[in-house]
Amino acid sequence: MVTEFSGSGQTRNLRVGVIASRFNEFITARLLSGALEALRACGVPDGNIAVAWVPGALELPQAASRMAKGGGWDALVALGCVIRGETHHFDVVADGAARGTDAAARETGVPIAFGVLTVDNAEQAVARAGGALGNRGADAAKAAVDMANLFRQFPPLTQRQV
Ligand code: INI
Repeated sequence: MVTEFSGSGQTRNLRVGVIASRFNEFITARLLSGALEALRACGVPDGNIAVAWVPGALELPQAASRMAKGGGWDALVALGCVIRGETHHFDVVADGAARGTDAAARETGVPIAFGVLTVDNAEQAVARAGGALGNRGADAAKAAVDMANLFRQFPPLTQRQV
């Protein structure tokens, strides 16, 4: 018989940290609202949620890593918005945020959902931050809950394995 593990949307007693970047706050505030709404809908009480603000998307990985290493979080959600400008800077910030967040999750073992928009213009961002195309902050929050629920079903790691 095959053993199947699956995280589900509903949860109890999860502690979730949300890291939001202030750069393009007119968008990240909407991502944050979506994420908080989704966490509440999953059954995470407000008392189990903390929000940490960082300057920009490039700071998300370090803040996530610090929070994960500090302990106390079943999952983290990183929220940001990178809008393409005229220079190569977009790629640097977008790549750094994505690769850094992935590295932080792998190094710490704490699920870190990536809710960072990488878009060409503000219209695309608005559409994905509670507009016509949904809310990527909410999607990331649900992914974080799913991953935390999934990991809860696995045997705990020993200190050496963390
Ligand atoms: N940070 C963002 O979150 N989005 C952007 O679009 C952006 N752009 O375009 O420059 C951005 N830059 C700031 C960066 O994340 C760091 O905060 C900064 O480089 C200081 O380390």
